[in-house]
Amino acid sequence: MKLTAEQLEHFHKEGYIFIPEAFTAEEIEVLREAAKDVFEPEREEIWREKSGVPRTAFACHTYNKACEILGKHPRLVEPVAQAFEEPVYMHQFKINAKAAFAGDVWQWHQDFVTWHNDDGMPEPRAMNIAVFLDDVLPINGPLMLVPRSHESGAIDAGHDTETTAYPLWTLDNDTVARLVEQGGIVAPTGKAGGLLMFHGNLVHGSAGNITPYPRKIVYLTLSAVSNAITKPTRAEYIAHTDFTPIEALPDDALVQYARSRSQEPAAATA
Ligand SMILES: O=C(O)CCC(=O)C(=O)O
Repeated sequence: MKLTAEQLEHFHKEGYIFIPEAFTAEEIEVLREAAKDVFEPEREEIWREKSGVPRTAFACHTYNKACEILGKHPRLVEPVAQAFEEPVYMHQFKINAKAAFAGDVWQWHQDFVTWHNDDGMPEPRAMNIAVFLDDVLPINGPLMLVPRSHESGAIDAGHDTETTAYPLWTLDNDTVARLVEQGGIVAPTGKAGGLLMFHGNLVHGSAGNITPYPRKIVYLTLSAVSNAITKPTRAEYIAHTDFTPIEALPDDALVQYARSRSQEPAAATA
């Protein structure tokens, strides 16, 4: 999928684009089933909130077929390669659960600062492209973005190892207030299937989810191949070191996979 000139212009100016219903209900169903399977077992790649409920499943594209297909999906891979004007590799793949009643906050931050400080990423030539697996509502902890904040470049941040179970380089309140005064805050919401792409220096965060509505979002962090990380300090399942350019699959890959599964004979019960 290629972005239009208007979408690219919006991305460069505002730092993000949101495309509602970019994935169909059939595609989302197979991804939601995958997320259920992924979050079921205890694995080291599944990080939990301080309360114990799952927060993030890293690298499930390495062991779950539907996630693997999503990791090569043209609607995700091509727009990022288009923005960077070169092929991309997978820096990180994760599903953030933001569980009903228990999903915790993500403090205000810029992703590139963590990728640079913790992984040795040279330039902000990587970004997240995300797919809503649940309906994202104004009330269940939507991702909040500060438009145009990417223009400030990488901003000094503090290493927050306390607030949540996941260490992150976060921004102080004065900095966020100044940037919000200039750009405001947007929180793209919509049905499962929405697609959100945002610049590695765009300031963003999300509040806790105290509603009965889970808010799962799957994020691919795709990096320009020329921007491979040089000093990874985090586990390989968080900051990948396979810099192979991703070859996009056909656009109907998820649908074909869903249909092939529905034709499989039911498992014998006797
Ligand atoms: O899923 C969320 O609410 C926030 C995720 C996020 O900010 C990140 O992964 O950098």
